[in-house]
Amino acid sequence: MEFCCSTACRFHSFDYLGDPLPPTVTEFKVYKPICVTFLKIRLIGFRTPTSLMAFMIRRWKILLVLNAFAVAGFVTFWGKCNLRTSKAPGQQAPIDARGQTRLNGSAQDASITHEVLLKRLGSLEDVVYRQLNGLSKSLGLIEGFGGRGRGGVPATMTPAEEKQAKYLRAKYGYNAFLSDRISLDRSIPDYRPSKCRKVFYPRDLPQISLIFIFVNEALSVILRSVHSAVNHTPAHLLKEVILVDDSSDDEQLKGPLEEYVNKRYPGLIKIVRNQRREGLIRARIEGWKVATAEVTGFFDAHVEFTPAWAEPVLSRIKENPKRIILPSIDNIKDDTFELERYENSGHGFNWELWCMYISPPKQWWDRGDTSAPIRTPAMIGCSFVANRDYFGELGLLDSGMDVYGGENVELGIRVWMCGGSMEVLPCSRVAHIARTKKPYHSNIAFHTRRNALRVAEVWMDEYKSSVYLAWNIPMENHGIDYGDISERVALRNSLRCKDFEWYLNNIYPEMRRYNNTLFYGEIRNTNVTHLCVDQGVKENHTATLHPCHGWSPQLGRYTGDGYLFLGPLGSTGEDTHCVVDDRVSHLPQLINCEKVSSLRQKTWNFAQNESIMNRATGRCLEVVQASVYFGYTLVLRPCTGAKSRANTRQMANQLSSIKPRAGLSISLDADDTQERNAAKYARPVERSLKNQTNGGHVQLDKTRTLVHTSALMTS
Ligand SMILES: [Mn+2]
Repeated sequence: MEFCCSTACRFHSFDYLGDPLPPTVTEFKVYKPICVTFLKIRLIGFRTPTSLMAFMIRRWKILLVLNAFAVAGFVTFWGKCNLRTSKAPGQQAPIDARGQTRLNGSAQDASITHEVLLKRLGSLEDVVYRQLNGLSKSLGLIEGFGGRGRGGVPATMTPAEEKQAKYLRAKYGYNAFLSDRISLDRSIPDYRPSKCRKVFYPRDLPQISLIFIFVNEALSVILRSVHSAVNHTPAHLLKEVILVDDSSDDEQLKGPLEEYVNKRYPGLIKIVRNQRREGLIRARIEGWKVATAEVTGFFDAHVEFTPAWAEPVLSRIKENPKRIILPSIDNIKDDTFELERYENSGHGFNWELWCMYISPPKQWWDRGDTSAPIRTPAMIGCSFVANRDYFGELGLLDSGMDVYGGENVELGIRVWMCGGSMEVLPCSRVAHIARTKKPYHSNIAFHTRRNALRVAEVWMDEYKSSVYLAWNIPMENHGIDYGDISERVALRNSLRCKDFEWYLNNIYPEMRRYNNTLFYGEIRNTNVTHLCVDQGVKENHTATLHPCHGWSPQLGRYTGDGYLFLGPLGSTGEDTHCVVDDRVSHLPQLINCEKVSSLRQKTWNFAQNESIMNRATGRCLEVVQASVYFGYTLVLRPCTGAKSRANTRQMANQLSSIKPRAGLSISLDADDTQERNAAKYARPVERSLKNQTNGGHVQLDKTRTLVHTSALMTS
C-alpha cells in the first residue's frame, strides 16, 4: 500500500502540517490532494463532479479518518527512512519546557522537523478523535479542553441541577453529578513556582507505570485522573496505566470502564480487580505486582495532573533510586471542582500517626529557592512515586495493615531509617479531591489505631510508648490485635536500619517528645465513675467532666515536673494545655503551660488513689453535684481528704484496670482528616484532633465537663 509517498505529497503534507490545525471540518479540503490516488479507488463509479461532492460532504467523517491514516502512514515511513539523521543512541538531548528537542550540528533540522511532524500528527489524531468521539459520549461524559470548570475555575450548576446533584454528592463525598459535566480533559492552572518552567530535564528518563487504586469512585472522576495523566505525561515516559479496583460495587466500574479505557487507550491500560475488598494498602501492592516500568507511581483515582509533573520526579529518581518522591498536592474542591493551590509543605504526623502538612524544614527556607525539593519525614499518601525495584527491596507497604491509615507514616519512617529518603517536589504538582466521605469502613480510626500499633512495635523502639499514650490505651492488655509483626521486624533487621531516635533527631526534630510522662490515662472519681475529666470546649480553657469515652480529649498526663496535662498530644504545633489553679476561679483552668509564669500554680501533687492537690494554693480537684448536664461538676476547693482513684496508667508498666474500648463507635473519616487537616499547617494538630472528636460521636461542643478524681465528694 502506498500512502502518499511522492515528493509532491510530502510537500503538501508539510505545508498542511506546518500550520496549526483548527478542529473543524473545513480542513478537509486543504489536504484532500494528499491522497488523491487512494481516494480514487473509493470513488470509482461516481459519474459527475456534483455527485462526488455530495458524497464527500455526506461522508466527511470517513474521509477525515482515511486521510488521518494516510498521513500517519506517511509520517511513519518517512520517520523510519530518516532515522539516520536522529541522534545517536545514548546521546542526551536537553528539552525545553515545551518538550522540543534541541540538537546540534547537521542533524538539527531533520530532527526538529521530525519532532514537529510527530507533534502535528498528535494534534491531527486529536482532532480526528474529537470529531468522531463517541466513546465518552456513550457514557454521558465529555472530552476536549474547554467547558465547565475549564482552567480550574469553579464550575457552576443551575438550581435544577443542584437538586439533582444531591444524591451523588452524598454517595461519593464529592459532586459527582458536576464531575460528569466537566470535560475529562479540562485544563487546570500551572501552580509551579516560576523557576520550575526554566528547568531542563534529560529526555532519556526512566519510564513510569501509573497505579490508580479505587473503590466505588465516580467513573468520570477515575477517567479524568487517567485522561490528565495521559495528557500530561510525555508518551515516551508513560509505559502503562494500572487501574486497581478494590472490589467496587458499582456496575459502571466493571464493563463500561473496561470497554472505554481499552478503546480509548488501546494497549496502555491494565485493570486489576480484587476479589474482595482489601483496603488501599494491599490494593496498591497488587498494582505494583503487575507494573513493568522502572518507576512506579501510586495515586488515588481522584486526581488531576498538571503539565510537566513527571519530568522532575523521574529525574530525581534517576539521580538516586532510593528517593521516594511526592509531587506537591493542590486541592480540587469537592463541591465545585475549583483548583486551590496549597502552600509548599512537608508531610508530618502526630503520635497517633495521623499525618498532616507541616512547614518545610529550616534549611529549605534558608536556601530561599521555592522550587527546591522539600525533605519530608513522611507522606500524606495520595500520591507518591518510587523506583519499582527499590520499593520492593524496601518492603513495599506493610500488607499486615488493614484498610488504610498509618501505612503512609510507616513508609516515611522506614525509608529514612533504612538508608533512603523522601521529598516533596514543588515543581511537580498533582491536584487531589479531598473526599468528604470515604468509601471504606466508616470506623477508620479503629483501623488506624491498630495499624499505628504495628508501626510503634516494629519501628519506634522506646518511643512506642508515645503512640500508646496518644491513643490513650495501656501498653499491655489493651485488647487490640495488631496481627503478626515478625516479618516486619525481620525486614528491619535485614535492611540494617538505624534506630528511631536517629530518625527523630535528624529527620523529624520538630516532633514533640513525651519522655517525661509518669502517668497517663483517664482521670475519674471513684464515686462518679462514669464521668471523666475532659478538656471540654477548647475556647473555654476550663477542665470539665464528661461521660468517659477514652479518646484523646480525656487523655490526662502527669509529668516528672508535676504538670498535669489534659487533651490530645501535640506534635509539631502547640502543646497540650495543662491544668492550672489561678487562685481566683473555683474552676480548674486549661492553659498553655509555657505561658503560665507561676511555677507552683501549674504543679500538682499526684499519686494513684490520692487527692490531686495544687502546690500553690493547696486546693484539690474535686467533684461536686450540681445542676449541670451530667449532674456533677469539677471544682477546685479546699481538700476534703476523701480518697479517690485516678484511673491512670503509670508509664513504667503499671497498668490501669481500664478495659479496652474496642467496642467504642467512632466514625472518623481518616483519609479526609489527614488531607484536610493538612490543608493549613498552622495548628495542624488541633485541626486533626477536632475532626477526630467530631467524627467520633463525642459531643464536646456543648457540654464541657469533666473531671477527675481526687477527693471525691460527691454530694
Ligand atoms: Mn484521596
